[in-house]
Amino acid sequence: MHKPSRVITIAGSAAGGSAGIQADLKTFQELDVYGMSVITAIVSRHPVTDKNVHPQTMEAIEAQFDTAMKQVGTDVIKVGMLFTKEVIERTAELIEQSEVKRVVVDPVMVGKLDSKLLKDDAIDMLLKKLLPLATVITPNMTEASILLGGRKLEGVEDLKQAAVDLYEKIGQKVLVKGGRLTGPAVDVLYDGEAITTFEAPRIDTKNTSGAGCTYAAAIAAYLAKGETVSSSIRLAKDFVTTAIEHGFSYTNMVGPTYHAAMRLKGAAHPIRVSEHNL
Ligand code: PXL
Repeated sequence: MHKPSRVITIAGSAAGGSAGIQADLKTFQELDVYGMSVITAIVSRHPVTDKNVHPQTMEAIEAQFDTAMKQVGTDVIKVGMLFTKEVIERTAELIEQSEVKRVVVDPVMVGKLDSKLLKDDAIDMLLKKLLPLATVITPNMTEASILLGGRKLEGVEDLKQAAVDLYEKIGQKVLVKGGRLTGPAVDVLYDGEAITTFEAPRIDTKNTSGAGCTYAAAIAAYLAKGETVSSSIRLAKDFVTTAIEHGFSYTNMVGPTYHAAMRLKGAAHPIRVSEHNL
C-alpha cells in the first residue's frame, strides 16, 4: 500500500484560492504528499488590509495542530502567514514540542500589491523564536530587507550577501528569492558553507499571485519525500516556474499560478532550473 509522505501547513486561508493554505494543499496534492492544515487567519479580500484579515483564536490554532498531529503526524511542517507576534511565539512552541525536525518557514510579511500580512511589531519575534527552528527560510527580497533592518537589496550580489548575513543571524539555511529583480529569476541559497544560485527564465506575466506560497509548499513537499534542501529547492523551482508559465486570471485582477501545470501536455518537459555552486 502506498502511503504518501506528510506535510502540515500552518498558514492563512486565502479565499481566492491562489495563495496561503489553498495554494499549499493544491501543491501537496500535485506532488503526492498528504496535506494537512492549521489555519491561523482568514484573508477575505484584496487588497489585504488589517480589516480583511480575520485572525483565528489561539485555542482554534492549537486545536487544529493537535488534531493533525494526533490523527496523522507529519514529516515536515511548512509555515506561512502568522499575522501576529503572539501566533508566531505559540507556533514556535508548538513546533519545538512536536520535535518535527524538517521545517520550512516562509516569513510572509507582504503580499502582491504590498498587502499587509504581518503586524509591524512581530519581526523581532520571528527572528528570535521562529526562524532559528527552520531547516530553511524563504524570504523574498522585501522580506529579507526587513529582516536585515531595512537594508536596500538591488542585485544578485546583494541577495548573496543578504543570505549570508541572515544565516549569521538565525543559524539556519536561507533562500533569498530574487523574483522582484529584472533579468532571469535568480534565487540564492546559503547553507552555512556555500552559496548556490537557482536560475530560471523570467516569465512575462502578471499572474503570479501565491507564487511564493507555492514555491515554499513545493520545497516542503520534496523535503518530505526525502530530497535534500538543495534538490528540493531545484525541483520546487521547476514546479513553481511551470505553474507561473501557465498562470491565468478570471478577472482583470492579478491571477493565480496554475498549480496543476505539470500535468499539462505542454509541460511534459517542465522548465529546467540551472543550479550553480559558488
Ligand atoms: O502570497 C502571500 C499570501 C500568503 N498567505 C495568505 C495570503 C497571501 C496573499 O494574499 O492571502 C493567506
